[in-house]
Amino acid sequence: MAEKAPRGVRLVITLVGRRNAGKSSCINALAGQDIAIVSDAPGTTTDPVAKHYELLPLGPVTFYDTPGLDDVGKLGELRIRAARKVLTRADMALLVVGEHGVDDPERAVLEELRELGVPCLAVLNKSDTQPPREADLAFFRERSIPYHIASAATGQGMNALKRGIIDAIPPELRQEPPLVGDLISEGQWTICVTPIDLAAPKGRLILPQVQVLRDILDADGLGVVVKERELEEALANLKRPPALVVTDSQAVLKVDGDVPEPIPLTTFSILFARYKGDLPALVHGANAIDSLRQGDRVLMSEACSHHPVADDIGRVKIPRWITQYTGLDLDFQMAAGNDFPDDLEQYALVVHCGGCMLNRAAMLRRIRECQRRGVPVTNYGVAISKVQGVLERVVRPFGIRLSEQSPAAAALALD
Ligand SMILES: Nc1nc2c(ncn2[C@@H]2O[C@H](COP(=O)(O)OP(=O)(O)OP(=O)(O)O)[C@@H](O)[C@H]2O)c(=O)[nH]1
Ligand SMILES: [Mg+2]
Repeated sequence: MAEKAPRGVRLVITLVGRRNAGKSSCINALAGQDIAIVSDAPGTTTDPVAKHYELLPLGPVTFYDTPGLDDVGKLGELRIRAARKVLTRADMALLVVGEHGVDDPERAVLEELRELGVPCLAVLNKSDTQPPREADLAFFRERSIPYHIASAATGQGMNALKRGIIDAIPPELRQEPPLVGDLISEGQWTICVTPIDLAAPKGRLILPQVQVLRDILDADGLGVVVKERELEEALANLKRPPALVVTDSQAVLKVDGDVPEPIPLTTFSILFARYKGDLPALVHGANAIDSLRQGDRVLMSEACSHHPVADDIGRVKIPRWITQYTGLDLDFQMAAGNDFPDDLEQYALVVHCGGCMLNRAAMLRRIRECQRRGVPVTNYGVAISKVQGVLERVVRPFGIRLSEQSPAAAALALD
């Protein structure tokens, strides 16, 4: 049997194909039980449906069953549009081909998947009643699309399909990037700046700070923890300059001033943006703040629904800072919870939380969903450094260079 999928990755697999191709049947055959409704009436599945399932040996997956791509009439069109939308959330797509073989609907959806960058496997279903056409096999071979000859009815080919799914897991979901260890060498100092203000939990450090300290120790580095007030003294007392200074985002402006330019500086949020997500994409999204226009809608998106506090970072502080930075009247909207709003396209920018409640795969999926729908996306920490005018410096340790940095950002003190 194939290897297990990486832990903590809940793959989102979307099944597409014409009506009656056997999409729902394939889900049942993969799952080994009836979790999706099957019938010989075309158009049985009318809305994209998410089915959560522990798919051995893969681990947890979410299947999206979708209505047929060749659905007809006004309602059919709406259904197809809904099916296409869920493709932007997919880690992978299975194109189920039934008795009709490959034709225009299959070509169109493959083109769309290619544009979205969603990896795809083809399932030539119903092989128990009709052998696959040679022309269809050639079609997939020419395009280097892996295909599986299968039958949802007899189960033939389903184990091979599962292995194919594991092989097609995007590499970014397989590997965990480093947190901080790759930025320092054995015996080097790292200074961590952690303000102890009212927002700091009583009696302890927060998990991201603890994880960074642990990673420094794992890299055989030396970690020093200070509040922002003691930073200058720490710098003056170290015999060698530190390899890195990591600060809480909220103190980044002061720390930027206190840490001499040649010393690499970053923030906990930026470290986690890389660890949890896609730092270059989030930096690119932060630069879209410079292109915002009067009245634009900005989505502040939080993965959890914590109880908002008075000076809430997502509801109050970041909107205020972005407003001060741009000088524009912007329409900030808040969304908390599992999914993005369906009408994501109405936003000029998405500013996502750090995603401490999400795993890397889920965070990447949200970033990809925004990218696929043409909406720039950044996160709280990256956006804060952007509007404080320090983004260029705090992403430099990762080899990311900003082509243009708005002069308005420099020296703008934000409260
Ligand atoms: N012989 C045979 N019949 C199959 C196979 N897979 C599905 N079917 C039959 O094809 C019909 C349609 O199957 P569904 O799984 O409902 O197809 P679907 O793609 O989900 O269809 P819609 O929801 O209408 O878009 C049903 O009658 C199934 O029993 C197969 O591998 N072999
Ligand atoms: Mg169906």
